[in-house]
Amino acid sequence: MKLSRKVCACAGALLATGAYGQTYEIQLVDFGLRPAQAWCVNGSGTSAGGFISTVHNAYRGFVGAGQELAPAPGDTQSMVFALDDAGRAAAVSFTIGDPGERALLVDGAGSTVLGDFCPRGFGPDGRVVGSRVSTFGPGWLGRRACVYTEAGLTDLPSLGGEFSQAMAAGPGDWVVGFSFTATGLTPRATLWSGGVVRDLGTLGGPGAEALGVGAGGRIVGTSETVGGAQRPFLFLVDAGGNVTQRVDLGTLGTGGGNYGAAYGVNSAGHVVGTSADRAFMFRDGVMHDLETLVVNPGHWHLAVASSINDAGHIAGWGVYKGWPAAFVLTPVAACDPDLNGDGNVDQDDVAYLVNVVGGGSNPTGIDPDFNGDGNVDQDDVAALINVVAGGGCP
Ligand SMILES: [Ca+2]
Ligand SMILES: [Ca+2]
Repeated sequence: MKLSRKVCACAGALLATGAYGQTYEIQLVDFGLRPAQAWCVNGSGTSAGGFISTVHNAYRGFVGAGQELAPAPGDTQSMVFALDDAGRAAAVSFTIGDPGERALLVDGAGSTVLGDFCPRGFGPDGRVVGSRVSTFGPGWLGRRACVYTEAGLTDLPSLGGEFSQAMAAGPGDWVVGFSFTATGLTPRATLWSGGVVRDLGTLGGPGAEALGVGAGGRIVGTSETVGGAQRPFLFLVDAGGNVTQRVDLGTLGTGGGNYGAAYGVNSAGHVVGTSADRAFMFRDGVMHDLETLVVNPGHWHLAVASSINDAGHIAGWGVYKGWPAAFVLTPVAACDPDLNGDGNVDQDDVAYLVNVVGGGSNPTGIDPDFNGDGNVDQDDVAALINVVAGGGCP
């Protein structure tokens, strides 16, 4: 069985910039070599997603590495796309071959069916956004973006077409996703806010999808370009819902046509996604291959980064020892290896630390305990040498 997006579909070191940026430690979300995808990470760094259960021979949603989420009675499969900071998961429950699906809210008290829709994200006020199956003629199935609140499930207006999906929510009442127009043959990135549905435009090509939203009016997604490439984007939108800037985040590929999509953005404006089958992070104007920011990527290939929280945890999936596997990245404490303060990170900094460790003068006032273990000794020099050589901070 291939693990992929269901139709609802539901559907640092010496960095390339020369900056000593944030680096990460990688953690396997361990399902014993069963294929897994982590779709989201909440504020405390817990991931959620889905894996293929060999016990059930079916998709199963998960929260963390331990909690497996059962589908609704009568269904055979489940998957999680959203996890809030309180640890509540919004799961989709479905059966292969059945076009409909059930939304489950799963928390410590158990599992509740919210309605017949595919949940994709939580809003800041606990709303759940997603899409539901609609019918608009004999034998024709579409989808409608929808919002679940305590008052019930409500459709969001489309841009005119019969197919729309809400993919993420917040801050405020913002909901983002995509919608077809009455005449268009491609999806359009869409913002719902203040009771108004807006077409956010594209990077120049005919179609775009908004897939994530964050503070500061940042909306991310994927768009066709004039040249026909599919690129990850960051759109900046003002409080009135008007797009002020559309940024093509670029590509990690060598050709122009490699697929790329941005899935998540945090309050620092760091964007994560996939480009040319590699997970990326876009920060400070540069797209990084996320793998190069991981201290010891070991046997990993990072393919997709799906979510990033404000603390910098990143969830996603890739290939670990030849198997499709989910990961969570945890930020490693940053360090400043420019110990002599001359703006360069090089052998002179090592010489500076060697002198301080040996009892020499310390005009820049650095803490010589570079590895933070409470002792000032040769280990600090070794840790600094590693950073100067391109390794991660201790
Ligand atoms: Ca220096
Ligand atoms: Ca030390």
